[in-house]
Amino acid sequence: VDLDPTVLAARLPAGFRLGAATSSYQIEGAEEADGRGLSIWDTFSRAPGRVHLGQTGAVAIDHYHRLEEDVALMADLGLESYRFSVAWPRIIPDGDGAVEPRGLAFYTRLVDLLIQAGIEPVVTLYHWDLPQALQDRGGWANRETVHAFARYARVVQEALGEKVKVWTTINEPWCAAYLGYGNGVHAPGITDPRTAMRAAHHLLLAHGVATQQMREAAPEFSYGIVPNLYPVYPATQDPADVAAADTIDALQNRQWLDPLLLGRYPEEITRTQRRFGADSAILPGDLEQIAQPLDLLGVNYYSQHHVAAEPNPVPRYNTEHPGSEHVRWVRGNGPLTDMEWTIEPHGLRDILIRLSRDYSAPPLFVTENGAAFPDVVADDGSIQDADRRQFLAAHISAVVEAIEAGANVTGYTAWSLFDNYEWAFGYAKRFGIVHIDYETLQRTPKASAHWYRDLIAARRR
Ligand code: PNW
Repeated sequence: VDLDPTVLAARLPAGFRLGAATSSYQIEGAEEADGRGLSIWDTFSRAPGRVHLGQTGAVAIDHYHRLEEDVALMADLGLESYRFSVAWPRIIPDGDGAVEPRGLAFYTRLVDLLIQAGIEPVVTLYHWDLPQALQDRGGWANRETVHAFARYARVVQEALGEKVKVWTTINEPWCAAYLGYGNGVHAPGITDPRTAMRAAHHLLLAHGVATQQMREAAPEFSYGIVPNLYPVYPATQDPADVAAADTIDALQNRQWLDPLLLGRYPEEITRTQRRFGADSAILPGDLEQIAQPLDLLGVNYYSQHHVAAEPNPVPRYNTEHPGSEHVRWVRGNGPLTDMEWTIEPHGLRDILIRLSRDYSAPPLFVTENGAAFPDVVADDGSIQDADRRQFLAAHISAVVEAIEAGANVTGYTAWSLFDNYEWAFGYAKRFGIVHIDYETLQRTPKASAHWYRDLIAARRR
């Protein structure tokens, strides 16, 4: 793709917003500040053997104490939107009890600074830092967490009031349910397909209940949810390979999209829920509750799946894709990022076009897209991340292609603004357009950030 910012800028429609994204546990640090309660990531990251080098988010990039500096940096880059998440344990430390006003004050200050800088705040209410006190009662596998979440959502909304116009509920329900409770690679580290499928349903229901209540309180704002979606390509057109692709598509994409946009689970998901005894979690009325009208659908896009039929299925229980014994993964065609995810920008175009063709999807917003690459530090100390610049350009270009094919996409927030705590990988994987020196916590915009700033500036001319 053409890396000239003016060329790409000219292809983006007027009104399209460019920004960047982060999440609370990955950047804030200050784990004990201002009455913050424990989250499942505090507990999980401290348990032996869970996270690379035992690293935690205790300090992270200390964003909590560097708010002014960080918003000034965003303004410098010209960001039009900033997507961040609110840490539930800062607002209601034990999950469903007393509200902590100092936690609310932090996000009020953040939002005020953003607005002063002309940056639109995009809030995510849940990016995986569940209060530990709720996990002690079963976490997302417990239906009561749904109501605790809805109350928390209203508390945040009341505090941020008129200032925030774009609200998203749950970040990546697939990760929260299946990495958290399925393969146990994320907090709370549980490996049980029944628990994972119950958690999945409750995450959707929490979205539905919270959205309905928030919209009732403030109908003029936009409400959405943020699934991570992957195109799934069969290795060949052999019916067994196509069936394998259907299974993964159901688990990864349609498990969320069908209830949200069509008001039902795909048949394959219903069968899998029954197989693992999770169907009892789905009560009459739940699907209507989940299918609240959406004002926007956030799309997190990183990679894609290429799959084929597995000739010798062996039952597996500690998996992020329960009921996928008959599937085997094959390598995609693109080069690999530092996460070993293949780079195929056309997958983003494909998924956006599919959303507008197969579903009457609401306006789409690419809420996350980006890549981890090892640092390339030049002699003058600058970070020459040509690979990331190329990645961003190719994917923004894929968004333009989707728009040209008729998809309604209204914005893009790159993942991530900063290098940060990459969950089970600790600080070893760098997704930022801004480099963090983990000794000094100094922030240095990488070449990709300079390019991104030029792209945003080129659209203003
Ligand atoms: C997303 N997977 O996580 C999250 O929203 C971010 O917090 C995270 O930093 C980013 O993507 C990069 O990983 C994912 O295993 C984590 O398929 C894992 C997977 C997908 C997304």
